[in-house]
Amino acid sequence: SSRIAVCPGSYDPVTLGHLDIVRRARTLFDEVVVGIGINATKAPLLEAEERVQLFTDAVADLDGVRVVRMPGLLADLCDELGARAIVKGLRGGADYDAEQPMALMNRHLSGVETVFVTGAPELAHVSSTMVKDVARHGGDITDLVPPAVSAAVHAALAHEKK
Ligand code: COD
Repeated sequence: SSRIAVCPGSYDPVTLGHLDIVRRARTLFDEVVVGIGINATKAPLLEAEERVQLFTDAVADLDGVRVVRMPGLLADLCDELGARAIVKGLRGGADYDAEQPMALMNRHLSGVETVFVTGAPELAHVSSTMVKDVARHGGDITDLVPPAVSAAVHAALAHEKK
């Protein structure tokens, strides 16, 4: 049977750092499902449907990768899909400190294991939060995100200011 991993996130918006983790996950699993969910601690800039669309376009050239909305618990999505693992990317120790309780909670809820992957060091400074902050202050984000994302972020920021 095919081995499925879920790469969850809020992906507000998808960055080259996220795509690097999805590609690495795909080398380890037959199928990677990107689950675009709700992080209760963050207010998103982009609508969920737009985040799904941008990620779907960004992985159009990758076999065995699909993108879904995750309206509820990550553990429930893993159960529904029969996923063997959650794959998350680590930029450094702070990411691990944030991820460890989530990994334990997801294992408590559904028994699913979390696999941590080390991201590309040249992308260790890239986060959705920083990308939005750079864009908000007029900086160039085109080297940090897939092609369509830059325009989408600038459009959403212009809308936000009104
Ligand atoms: N290099 C390596 N890894 C990276 C990089 C980079 N440059 N950038 C991001 N990442 C990793 C992050 O460490 C993270 O693992 C992943 O990419 C996604 O990042 P974000 O910021 O888009 O996503 P988060 O952290 O906001 O996602 C949180 C979830 C939505 C996964 C979480 O809140 C969740 O599971 N929500 C569903 C409800 C639920 O189940 N709650 C209980 C959870 S225990």
